[in-house]
Amino acid sequence: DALRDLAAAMNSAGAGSWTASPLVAGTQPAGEKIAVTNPADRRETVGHWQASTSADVERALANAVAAQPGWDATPASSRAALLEHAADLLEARMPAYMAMCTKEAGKTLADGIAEVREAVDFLRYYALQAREHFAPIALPGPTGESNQLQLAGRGVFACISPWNFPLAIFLGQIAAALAAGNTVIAKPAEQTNLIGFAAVKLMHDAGIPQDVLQYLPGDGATVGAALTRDPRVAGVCFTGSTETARLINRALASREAGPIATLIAETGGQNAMIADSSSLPEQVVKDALGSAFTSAGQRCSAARVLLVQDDIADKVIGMLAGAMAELKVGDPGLPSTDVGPVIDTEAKCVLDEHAAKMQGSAKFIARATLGEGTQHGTFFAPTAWELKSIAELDREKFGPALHVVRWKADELDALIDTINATGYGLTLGIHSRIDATIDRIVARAKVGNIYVNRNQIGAVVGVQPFGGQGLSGTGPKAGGPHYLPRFATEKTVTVNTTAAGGNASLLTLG
Ligand code: UN1
Repeated sequence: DALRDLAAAMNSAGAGSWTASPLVAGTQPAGEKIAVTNPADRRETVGHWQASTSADVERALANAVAAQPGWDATPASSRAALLEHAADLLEARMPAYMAMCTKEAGKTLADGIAEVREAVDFLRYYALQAREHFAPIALPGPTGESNQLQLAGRGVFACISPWNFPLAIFLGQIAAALAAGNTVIAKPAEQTNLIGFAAVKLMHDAGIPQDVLQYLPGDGATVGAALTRDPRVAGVCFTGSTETARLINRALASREAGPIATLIAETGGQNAMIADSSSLPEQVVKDALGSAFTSAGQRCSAARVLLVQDDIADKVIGMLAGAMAELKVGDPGLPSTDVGPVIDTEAKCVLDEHAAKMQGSAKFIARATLGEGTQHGTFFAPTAWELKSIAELDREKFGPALHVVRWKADELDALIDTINATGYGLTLGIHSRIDATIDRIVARAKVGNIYVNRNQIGAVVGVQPFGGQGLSGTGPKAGGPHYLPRFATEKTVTVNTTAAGGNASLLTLG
């Protein structure tokens, strides 16, 4: 019933009239209006956005530089209070933001709720962290001196975020950068400009000044490239593909002026779930299904490969096929839907091509049935195939595609080495009831987040800090205690406190 009430509130939230344009203090939008269509039905226009011009980028940078010292001088507790106010506003406006998540990003109702909740959690968590970390730390030292460690903002941060968590990751990056005393220029993924605009508006409504947080919609080649090559940008926070992270890294490294910029990147995965013969097949199937197909598999944490020990493999594969036949694929706005559309035509094409390739080289296991009314949307029916090895997958397939590989008892270490050899290291699921096996896998696997006897998605802010290693990202983990300090610089302040002044300690210590 609560879901139905939310759905009703969402439906009155105004799709069709949503707009987005650059939010740059002191400018008026000038670009042409581009229509945004609903991934579940491409005939429906849900809103329009206007791209940033190079004048917008230039003005945003100048504003951000000018505003940064004042924002940095604002006490961390006051910055935190604004983020907490934004969290309250977002909670109060939940149906409207959920409606946008469904209409612009194709999210199911359950995903929409999780999305808004996670965004609220990020705002509150980084506010809390700012209060803790940004209080000066007094350090012990020789008599006659006081020593203090202070944190300050780095300068201007560019936050470049993905469409798969258009509110949570978008606001999470922004909240961290702002909490640490940076001014922010936010560039959302082009697929979710409307949500990004509404999120920045919300932050302004909460009292974040317009020149402290600005919004520049546009493509990576113009807006993203202009920001990353500009020496006025002190740091970039990016979530998206490994390829784009490399491009950004190269742009930052080839600058000939300005500071050595910081890059905080969270990228892709080739995530595995390992199930040994002691695991419970029903639980393995339930968790594999949830990890591979929730959010139409469009999470970097999603399970891509299920590695099952041979003695239980037939049983698990049979149950998996049965469970996939029950999946409801269709309109993400209906409470009964399990899997919605993929984000756009390009994403669907990549998955269709993958399916065609698998048709020739892998053993087909099952494909879910597309529901009614899906013909005008960008849907890809969840599909599973059996492969001989994880090494047959060249790169991450970002969608509801699951691959199953069998393994034998004496192959466990080699299996983990093959997972490590993909170079990605984000999430890993383990299903086993043998502690020694779990410990062995945990010790050998080079991954960021390990989940035992449960699904492997949905890291909770502050509880399961999230992020990987290798091709999966630079660290530190989002929603963890080490994240915020990476957005800051450290100052050590040493003061001579003896009455004699400057040279007293020099005389006594020689
Ligand atoms: C992503 O999909 O880009 O744990 C990362 C989870 C999410 C993953 C976010 N926090 O499923």
